[in-house]
Amino acid sequence: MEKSKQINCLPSKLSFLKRATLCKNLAAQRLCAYIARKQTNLVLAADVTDSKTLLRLAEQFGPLICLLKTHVDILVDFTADLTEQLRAVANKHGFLICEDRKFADIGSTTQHQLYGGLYQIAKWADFITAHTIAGASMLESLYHNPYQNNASSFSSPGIFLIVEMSTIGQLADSEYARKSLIIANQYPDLIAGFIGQSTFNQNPQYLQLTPGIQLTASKNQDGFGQCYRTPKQAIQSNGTDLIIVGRGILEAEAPYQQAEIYRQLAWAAYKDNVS
Ligand code: S5P
Repeated sequence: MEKSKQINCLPSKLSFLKRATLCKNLAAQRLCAYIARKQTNLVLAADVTDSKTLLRLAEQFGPLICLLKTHVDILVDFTADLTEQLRAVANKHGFLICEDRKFADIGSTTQHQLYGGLYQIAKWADFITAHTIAGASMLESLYHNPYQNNASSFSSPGIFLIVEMSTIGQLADSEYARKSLIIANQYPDLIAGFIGQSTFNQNPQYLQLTPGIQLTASKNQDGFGQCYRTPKQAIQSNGTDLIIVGRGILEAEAPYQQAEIYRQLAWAAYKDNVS
């Protein structure tokens, strides 16, 4: 019997150190170790449009976060040099990097989006995000680097599968979540976990991340359908492991202090869960 099946409680009731021993994805193991060491389950969504600001945020918030979530395709001045600098800051402060590319195409196209093109995401990201809409075949393609025989021999980052979204009217339902879990179990070493809003995962080898987090719950506050819940709601009511926060920090009057508040709230909620 698999180790993870012997655990008879919700994943969020187990410590991150315990989870590190259960994760089959290597990047997820490292993430759990960073979380436990730095006492932070806070992820910063660095949705900014120029490299200098991205590097500044990584440097400034690095000590408070376990993971930096990027959207490099919104940068107006992306270069390969940026990713090297970002990696250096990540190593210095002990956080990992997730490129939130939300892959969703057929396998053949996705391979090139991950391993090739301008961004060469697989070269520098520890994790990526992907929708399960295209089915298992798309994940299968990510195992294979089509440029393997050239200079690049790097393999796929860990994948967070997007199982449901934080927007009003999002289409994924519980059946979609259930089927996504089945797909994940076909690639246990590749899948680091899930991105979603509710309690749908019972398997502690997968981490759950939740975006749509602010200090006050709200619906459609940005006029584009984004819904927010509080760190405590996400971690204690919905059993998530990590919170993803963007504008709640970046648009605050004192962003660093605000990030520390999110870190403390999320960590306290986790500690309550495992106590
Ligand atoms: O369902 C989702 C999935 C993601 S990854 N809803 C989201 O908001 N996200 C991402 O989380 C989104 O792309 C953005 O980077 C971040 C939320 O940003 P905020 O400013 O609303 O906190």
